Amino acid sequence: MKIAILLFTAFASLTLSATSLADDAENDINKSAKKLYTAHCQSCHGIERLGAMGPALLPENLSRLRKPKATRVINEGRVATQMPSFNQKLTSNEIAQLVDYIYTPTQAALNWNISDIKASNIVHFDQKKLAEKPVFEADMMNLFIIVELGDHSATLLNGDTFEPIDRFKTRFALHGGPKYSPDGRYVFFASRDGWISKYDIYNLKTVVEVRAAINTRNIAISNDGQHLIVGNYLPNNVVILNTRDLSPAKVIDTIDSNGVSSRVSAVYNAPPRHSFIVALKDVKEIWEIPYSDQGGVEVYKGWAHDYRKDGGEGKLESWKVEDPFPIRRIETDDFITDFFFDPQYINLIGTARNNHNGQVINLDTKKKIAAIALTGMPHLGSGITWDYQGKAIFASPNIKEGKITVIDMDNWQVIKEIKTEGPGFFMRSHDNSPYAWADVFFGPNKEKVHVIDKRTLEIVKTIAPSPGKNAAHVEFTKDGKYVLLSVWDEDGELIVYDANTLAIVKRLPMKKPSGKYNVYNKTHYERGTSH
Ligand code: DHE
Repeated sequence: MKIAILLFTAFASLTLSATSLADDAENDINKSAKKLYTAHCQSCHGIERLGAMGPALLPENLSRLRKPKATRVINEGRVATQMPSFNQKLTSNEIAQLVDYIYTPTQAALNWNISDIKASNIVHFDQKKLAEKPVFEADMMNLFIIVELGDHSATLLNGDTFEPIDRFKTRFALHGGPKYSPDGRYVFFASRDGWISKYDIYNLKTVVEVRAAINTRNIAISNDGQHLIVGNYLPNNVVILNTRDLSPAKVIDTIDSNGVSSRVSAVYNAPPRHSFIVALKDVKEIWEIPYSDQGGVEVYKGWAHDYRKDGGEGKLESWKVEDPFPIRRIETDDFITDFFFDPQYINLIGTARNNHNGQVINLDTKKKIAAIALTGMPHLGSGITWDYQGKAIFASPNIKEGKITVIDMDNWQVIKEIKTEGPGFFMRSHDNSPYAWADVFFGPNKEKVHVIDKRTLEIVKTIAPSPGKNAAHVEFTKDGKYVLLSVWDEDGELIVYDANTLAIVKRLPMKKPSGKYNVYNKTHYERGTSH
């Protein structure tokens, strides 16, 4: 008996020491992976992998990225993002360690609930004590905000004189278009790590900020300017803020009708519907969140009644709601990550990034009404519309192929593919301009920008204002007479062109200027600009 106990004890201690040796080895591997992460990844992906400029690298966020793909991304970089390739810097063993590390649950708390949001609120200036009139003179509708990624700043520019009015610090790594209040007084920014900032243009001051999430995609503002919706990767939710003080009005977890949780790819305002539209990344559902009774959904005594008409009469649907901002669910055949809406906001054109199927979904009837064969990975969010030979057409750049896809919006057929000198990211025009501008964002010709004649769908000029440097993202002045283009480089520039003669009018040095946003074009949902 004694011998048996001794043997068992010896066996147990052997097993234990083998286990603790294995634990030690695993800990060492983890430690070394963490070191690699801190040295090479943390500056973009954040402390504790919680995300900053790059997405959060946590198992919760990587459900649709398999390990071999993650290995490939670290090796080769990722197209259409700032993710560089690491195969010259790291050995394959180090890359394998990093891949294992990012699929390991973090010890950090991943919750960011309504109390965290409230606690993060910073009031920089008391709005009541600030002037009610602009402290400078300019056409308030022809101002631009230019985001400068190089040193995380933004410039407020006079769109008549092209003189800067203010330059101020922003949060780290802004992404997506800032959104203006309908009167153009305030502009709201979102950073990738969830900070929302409200800047008072009249007083040239950032007045209030809040951290709405750990990892944010983008924001949209309601027609009346009272609510801002924030779409998030982490947590999986949307946060609706009161724009007055950025206090949370509602936090909605993004869970589909089967109980599956999803990241939010993007949020949009649909002005004629008086609704927010929410694109869900991991489930086959789109949400419409009406924020007012004026758009066709009436919220009354705990019920939402959908009165939108599909050529027919009467109610389409009623569903029970708990409080304001009810969710109207639209089920889809496939995942949809990238969106474009027709000008009436009745149909949406959507694609999944890795798929070649474009879907057209009628938001009123919740039905798919057409499929469009879309190769080349269109960047639908940058698409624009104009009239061509008496009908409305839609044009989108492609992230993987050098072409602009042009679609007839009556029958959803691709009517032309305009060959470009490389894959592009952004496209712009203005109703007063005969031209649409499209950049070549990727590849050896990234210094080039094409000018397309909207009447012939032909490229009429290709410019390269700063050889070797990426030229990208344009925006027009309020009247469409001038075009502002970024030279997207640390030693970059903002170049102003005459929109008709295409001659350069002015060059302003800037630090990696990215997007630029004209108050009038944005607040009036001008067809040639992003919304
Ligand atoms: Fe963007 C807008 C998604 C990478 C610069 N980008 C948007 C929007 C979406 C989107 C959904 C529309 C939101 C809005 O404006 O409200 N972007 C994505 C991606 O999924 C992608 C490919 C991967 C990712 O990292 O998230 C991506 N985007 C980039 C970049 O790498 C860019 C070039 C540099 C950066 O800032 O990270 C970039 N995206 C922009 C800009 C806009 C934008 C400048 C606003 C364009 C506009 O004119 O409104």
